[in-house]
Amino acid sequence: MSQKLSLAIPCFNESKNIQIVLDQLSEISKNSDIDLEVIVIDGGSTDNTQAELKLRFQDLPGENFKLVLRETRGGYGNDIMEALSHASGDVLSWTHADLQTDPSDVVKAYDLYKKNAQGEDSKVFVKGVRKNRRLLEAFFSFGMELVSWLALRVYLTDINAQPKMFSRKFYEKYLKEGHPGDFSLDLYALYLAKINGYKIYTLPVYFKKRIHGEAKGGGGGWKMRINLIKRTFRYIFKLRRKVLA
Ligand SMILES: Nc1nc2c(ncn2[C@@H]2O[C@H](COP(=O)(O)OP(=O)(O)O)[C@@H](O)[C@H]2O)c(=O)[nH]1
Ligand SMILES: [Mg+2]
Repeated sequence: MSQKLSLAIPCFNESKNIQIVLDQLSEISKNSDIDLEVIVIDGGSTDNTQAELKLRFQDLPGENFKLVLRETRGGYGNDIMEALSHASGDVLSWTHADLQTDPSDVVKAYDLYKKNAQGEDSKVFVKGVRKNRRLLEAFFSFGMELVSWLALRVYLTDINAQPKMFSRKFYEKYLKEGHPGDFSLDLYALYLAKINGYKIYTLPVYFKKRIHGEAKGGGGGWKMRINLIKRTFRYIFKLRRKVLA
């Protein structure tokens, strides 16, 4: 049975990066046998990203490339979920537009997914795991993993590594309702996969420094990282209260 892969890409002020990402994905769409649907969601960029995207999408085949433009900032989690609501694939995924991980990792993730998933109800969740991280960054990730294990009793590794990939069933049954609107979406998805008995398959990904544009999550220096850690802890304890209620 042939399957379609839908890939959501959230982007905010990524004019240079997103063009390169789209070049790579249109090559993949043309030259591989993957039935790929790409949905780019711009979260209200304040630079020229939206204007450039509108132009670029005129030259992309509309059946494979969809563009969603938000007028105002809706948040990373809300926007990925909005993009997925437009997806028609059997397998759904997301990755970033910042080129910190290679967009073509999605192809490797899809291979891993197909190798291990049988049928539409397969309990398979694929995610990246970042290699070559600096010791201090790896230490902070480990801290988050430890806190999530103590608070939620699930061990979640390298929560923010991309891409993420799962079945439509996982999206419909678990992810669609009650998701966080912010950067905690990655944690939430992974948590849901774990507590619902999904097997997590990891794909080693090479993590690069951002070249164009600015980090909006926790990748832009220590102040941002600490804010991200605080937000993540707050979210972990919110989930814990929900679980215990
Ligand atoms: N649609 C949308 N995309 C966002 C938003 N915030 C960040 N992004 C995108 O989400 C991805 C991850 O953000 P990034 O700034 O790289 O996070 P960091 O590396 O963790 O600091 C990138 O592709 C961003 O362009 C948002 O509010 N809406
Ligand atoms: Mg980034």
